[in-house]
Amino acid sequence: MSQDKAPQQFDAIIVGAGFAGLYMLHRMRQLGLKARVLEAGSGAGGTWFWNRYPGARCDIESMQYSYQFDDGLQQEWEWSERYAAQPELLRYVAHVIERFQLASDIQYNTRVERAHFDDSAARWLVETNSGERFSAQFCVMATGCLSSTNMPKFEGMADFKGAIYHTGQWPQDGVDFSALRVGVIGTGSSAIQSIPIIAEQAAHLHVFQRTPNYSVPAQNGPMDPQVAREIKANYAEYRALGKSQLLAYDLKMNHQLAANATPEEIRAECEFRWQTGGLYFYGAFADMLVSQEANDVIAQFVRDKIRAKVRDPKVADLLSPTTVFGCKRICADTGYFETFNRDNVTLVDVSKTPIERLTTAGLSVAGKIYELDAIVFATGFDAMTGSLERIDIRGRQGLPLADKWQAGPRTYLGLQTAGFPNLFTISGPGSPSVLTCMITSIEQHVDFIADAIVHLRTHGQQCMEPLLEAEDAWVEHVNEVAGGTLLNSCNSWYLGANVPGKPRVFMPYLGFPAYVEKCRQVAANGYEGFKLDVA
Ligand code: N01
Repeated sequence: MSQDKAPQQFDAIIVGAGFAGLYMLHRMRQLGLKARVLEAGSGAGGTWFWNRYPGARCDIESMQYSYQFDDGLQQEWEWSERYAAQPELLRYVAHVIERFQLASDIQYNTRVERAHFDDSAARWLVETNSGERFSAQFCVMATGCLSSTNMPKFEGMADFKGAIYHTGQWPQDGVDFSALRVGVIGTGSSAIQSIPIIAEQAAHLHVFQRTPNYSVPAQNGPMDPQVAREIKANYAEYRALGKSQLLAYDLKMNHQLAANATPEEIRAECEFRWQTGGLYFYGAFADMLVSQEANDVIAQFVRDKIRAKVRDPKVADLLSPTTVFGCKRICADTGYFETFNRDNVTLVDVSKTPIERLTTAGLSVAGKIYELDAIVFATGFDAMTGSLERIDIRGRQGLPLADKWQAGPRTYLGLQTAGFPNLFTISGPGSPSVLTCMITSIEQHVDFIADAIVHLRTHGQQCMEPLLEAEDAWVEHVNEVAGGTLLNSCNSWYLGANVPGKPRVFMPYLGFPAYVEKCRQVAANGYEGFKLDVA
């Protein structure tokens, strides 16, 4: 690191001004700590700041996908729709910043490039893209799970004369596709939300699909004021109900096993989930993600629905997934499958004949050039580890995090990794994170970190890091839990399978309530599994 100017001194540096960074800053301040948030973007909101593609919308209901740490906040904020669209989420973020007067400690347009632990001083030295340096006892990575984009490296990218976009790095001024020939690569959540809107604008839209995805109608609409009133009247109970469930939000969980249900009962339950919308399907049957037979029946129900929506049977076939339902995150859409009935939309199957290259005029598949004016990469993220590994993070004795995680991420509780004292990851790999309502998981992590810092300070200790054996045991447990389900059975980003060369390791921990209980026990036992000491 360059040494020309003394680093600015802080108790804590927080990397990222998304939901995690903002709440962490708030808690740090409450503890009387001097903290600074460093944010690469020109505004706050994290993943919602960058993902501005047409149709970007949360797939968990607004009344659940929101902060719960302050009752005043959750009572006063009024969501306009059942599922919040990206602009409304950014308005909410701005409101939170204003309400808790966070702005003065957030530094935008500041990309953290390095974070090195100084063994002798037991402090983190953080350096940014502009060469600014910060020294802090604690370094909190609030860098998000889905913030580092996955951009396939096709040959000829530089030759293409049209415009290239990635859904996860969408231009702030938006894009007008009117009268353009557009190609969308990918059929994950981002594509499924943006395709119906792009299709309405474009002269012609080609969708390049490698793997079809299950999608359920979101059933979005204006927020029902009566529903909002009822939830707000008992918000604490509603939040507790959410936290008691596997994914940390209310799924209207049906505890029945599909194995014990009649075909009529299964059909009725699936129909109820289809009509209720979106991710409620995760709560359909208790064995949906553990029994192949149960999953097959539910998957067939969804395939039948797809076939009923898409007029051309060949296109319907191509759009019908054969993988385990829910193995990849279920998508929630508004008019996705119907979009393929439009005359100006063509589905191109690239499962057996991959995209070969980009040319000056477009994109080539199986020797055929598809002429395009714009290509949208809806190709997802280097999820969970990408944003951490793109920063040069080094722990004790200069050990690079990327080296330690070469064969896959290793953490204790997704919160810390051995050899990196006082470095915390909010919703890190090995925590429930992406398998939950993210804001709920974020609040739980932030509170754990804040409590741990209080513990250190009251006991005159300075450093906290996991014991290697606790970390190893946790990594094994995370794998064991995933191994007992069908979640390992497809090429999902949960496994890093979407990024060429990334180690295939199931990264998130399935089971929010069990995880919270484990964290509670760890803290109650004096931060069992962590090493706490003076330096
Ligand atoms: O990314 P994805 P996403 N050639 O990885 C394809 C959250 N999210 O941005 O399946 C051709 O799911 C790839 O194909 P395949 C949500 O958790 C939430 O859509 O790997 N195709 C796949 O179809 C979600 O799960 C919301 O064969 C290539 C697509 O690109 C997560 O973010 C909205 C390719 C990537 O799909 C990620 O979603 C949006 C290649 N070389 C996102 N490389 C809501 O809240 C990749 N693909 C609603």
